[in-house]
Amino acid sequence: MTIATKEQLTAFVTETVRTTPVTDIHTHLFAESFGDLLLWGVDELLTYHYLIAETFRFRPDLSYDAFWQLSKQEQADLIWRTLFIDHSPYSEACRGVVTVLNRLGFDLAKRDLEEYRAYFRSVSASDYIDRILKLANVKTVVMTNDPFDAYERGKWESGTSQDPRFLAALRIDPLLNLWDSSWSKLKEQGYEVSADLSGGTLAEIRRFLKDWIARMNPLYMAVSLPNDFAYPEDSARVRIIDECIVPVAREAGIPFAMMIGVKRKVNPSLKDAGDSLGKSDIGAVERIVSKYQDVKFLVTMLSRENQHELAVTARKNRNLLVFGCWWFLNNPSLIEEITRMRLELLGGSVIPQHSDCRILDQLLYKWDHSRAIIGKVLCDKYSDLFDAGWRLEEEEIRRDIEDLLGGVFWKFLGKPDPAA
Ligand code: REL
Ligand code: ZN
Repeated sequence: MTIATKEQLTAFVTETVRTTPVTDIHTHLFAESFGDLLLWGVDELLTYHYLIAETFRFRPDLSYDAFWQLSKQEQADLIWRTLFIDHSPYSEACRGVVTVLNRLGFDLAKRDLEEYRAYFRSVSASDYIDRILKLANVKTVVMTNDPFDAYERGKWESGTSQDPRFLAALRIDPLLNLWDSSWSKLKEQGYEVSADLSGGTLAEIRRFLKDWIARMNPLYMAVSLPNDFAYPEDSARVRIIDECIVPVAREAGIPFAMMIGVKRKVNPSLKDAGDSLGKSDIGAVERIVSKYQDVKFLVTMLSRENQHELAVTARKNRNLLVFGCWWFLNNPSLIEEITRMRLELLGGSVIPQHSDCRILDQLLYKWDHSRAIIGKVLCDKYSDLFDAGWRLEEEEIRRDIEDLLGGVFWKFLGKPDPAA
């Protein structure tokens, strides 16, 4: 049906963004078969590292050690009191908890943490996964799978049962960022490698990658890179990229995802909450993607300052797909600004968002909040087109939105969407 008025246009776009199922291309969630690697429930929600960082800002009296010695439930109590009772929870991470509790149907007037906990004790992981995926309208979740993590490796080696809603991504941070210590972990796994990359080391790293690709069937290989990531460069990282990651990605036909701009552990006392960001050199991205035009790159960058040049770089390189508003960018004002700019420069050839959820329940808020902004930006874009005289069919709008929320990703991979 042709859209005849702007009111109709806005209503249709908003509703379609709200109801179109999502492929969430980067999360830290796990399928049920990974056991306690899958985090869920109110105590996990409250002890999300974003909230830990925010709590310390209000508690100069609290020592880091004292906090880390508390049980998870005690930490959650303290965070709840500090961020939700003693102050109003309007930071994005706090508002997220409110959205989740509200979407689960809890009475927010009572602010009774014990009542929320009682529900989580009564529900099974399996039922809860079903409930959250349905409520969040997320059809597929891409995990972050780390073969350097002994605990997770054990799960893979003992043969995890397959849940088609949870797909793998092979994460290789230690290989590229900590070669000085990770080479010995490869050795322990039976690969004949040496610290100086001599002899058959590079071939053995390729064998390691191929073995894990065979085991996990990942949609892509991924790494987070520091803000001072340089390419080319005389370093173990760049040699491993050039001689292992790139050829293996090419051969396996899967993209290499680079998440660039993180400064790890600027405050180690905060543990996971202690990472920060820095502006990166877009030239490094430009050089690597244009050197390997037959390899696909998924790229997200962490600093706001890199966003415009990243979008322009994508215009020049069709093997580069920009994705998500990562981590410190996952805030309404920045998502709106970045999404608007990307759609203006790239049309629909972008993945506007991923959730980065660490806790299953967060799917509810990360996607609710992002959908509202993506919907708002799209309404403006279609409305501008309407003013320019273009008349849209509902079917065309539906197609565009399905692409933004997953189709673009699957087409870039060259694979059919298994949930379609
Ligand atoms: O994948 C990553 O490297 C990051 O997204 C995470 O390390 C980070 O802690 C995450 O929670 C951010 O949202
Ligand atoms: Zn992440």
